[in-house]
Amino acid sequence: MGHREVKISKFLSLVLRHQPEKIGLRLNDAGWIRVDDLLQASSAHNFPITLDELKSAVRNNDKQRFAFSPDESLIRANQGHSIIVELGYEPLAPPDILFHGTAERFIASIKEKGLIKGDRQQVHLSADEATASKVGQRHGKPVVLRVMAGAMDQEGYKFYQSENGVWLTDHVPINYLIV
Ligand code: HQG
Repeated sequence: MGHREVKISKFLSLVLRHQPEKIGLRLNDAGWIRVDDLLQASSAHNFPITLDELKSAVRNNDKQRFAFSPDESLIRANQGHSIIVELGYEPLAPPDILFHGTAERFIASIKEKGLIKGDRQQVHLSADEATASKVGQRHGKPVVLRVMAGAMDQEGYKFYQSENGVWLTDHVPINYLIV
């Protein structure tokens, strides 16, 4: 991801996950907005992007955070929203173990409440430990927790996998966490 693509990705995360109203837009129920509207609103709000730049920022995104509709007229974030959206992912059986990266300073609270979604729509889990560790580093000294996802699945908890491979679930109670 080039410098410009990173800048565009951060802008898209803000608009498509958290605050579309900042540039006068609203997401539909499934999180989509019209590409034309996005380009127009971005330029009206001091962040002009060309269609080519948008396409390359989406295509080259390190985590494939965004997706176009098949005809490329709409765009949305694949996960990570704080606003309420219905992404339409179907429940899927997870691997036996999933990983969650967090920071040391959250461990005491996690031991009390389990993993909670906080400001996001769901708890984010990874299939591999290295990714989880990177996610944890964003918050401080990283700690990687193991989630007994297979056991949760068998006991009726729902798991979803986003378009870009992130595992999502509503809550991980402490008894399914290996801290
Ligand atoms: C922690 C990035 C206290 C949780 C990543 C995390 C991910 C608790 C923080 C995606 C807690 C929330 C999401 C509890 C959980 N008490 N703290 N009971 N339960 N926490 O940023 O998972 O680059 O909202 O461990 O790659 O760090 O944005 O979630 O440390 O996929 O595309 O509360 O964001 O992707 O932090 O990251 P976040 P996250 P993007």
